[in-house]
Amino acid sequence: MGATPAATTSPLAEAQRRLAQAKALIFDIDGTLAETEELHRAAFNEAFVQVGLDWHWGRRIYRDLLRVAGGKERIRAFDQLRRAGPPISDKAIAELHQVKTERFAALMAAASCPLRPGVHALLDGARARGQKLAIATTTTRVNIDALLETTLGPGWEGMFAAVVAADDVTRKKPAPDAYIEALSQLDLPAGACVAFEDSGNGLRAAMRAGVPCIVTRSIYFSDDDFSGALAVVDELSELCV
Ligand code: XBP
Ligand code: MG
Repeated sequence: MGATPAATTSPLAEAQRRLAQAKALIFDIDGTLAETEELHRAAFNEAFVQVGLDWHWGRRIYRDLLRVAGGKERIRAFDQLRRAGPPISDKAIAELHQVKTERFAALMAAASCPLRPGVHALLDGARARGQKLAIATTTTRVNIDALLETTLGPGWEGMFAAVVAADDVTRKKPAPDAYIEALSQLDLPAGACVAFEDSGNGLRAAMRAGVPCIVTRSIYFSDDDFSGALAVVDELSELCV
């Protein structure tokens, strides 16, 4: 009689098991909860026009620029690529980024970006199981408001035990800082949580903090390296437990 083959668990089943048992779920915003990056790109382009810069970011260049987390850092990276004229100052970057942030809020109010499939069910399921919810993002804090106020309602902040945004930490993703700060606010060890990300940078940030991470593929990062993810899904609806 041959040996009985060892039972194997698929990455999706293992991710569902970890998800059901977690004490807290930690979410990235851009690309994970909603496909916001086209609105960010439009906001950057409107800001360039508003301040009189002849810059325009098409989809191809934006795909490359997205490897740099954070809007201010992305503006600097683009400026360095151009190598024409003197470098843009920190003050000019901050002013330009402020205009971009205002344009993003206006576009979000006008276009109302929906949450991705499965997100509402995931949040509702987590609350029903008594799991805490948290946000760890490298986007500007008011951008979180712009998205979640329209999709979850004005009381959205009460749903989350921790909200960590770009300016709350020194280093942006792929550094683990946003996750370390979220864990500290949650008062939970990394292994008791599950993170949700859409990019290689986000996955690395979660992993460097020791948080197991499920990846949902998004428009701009679908070809990233997701080695080490608990599971990679096209939509979070695939996970509903
Ligand atoms: C999000 C970002 C952000 C947004 C723009 O990364 O990198 O920079 O693209 O927002 P993640 P700001 O989803 O990994 O958190 O312009 O406010 O930075
Ligand atoms: Mg993201």
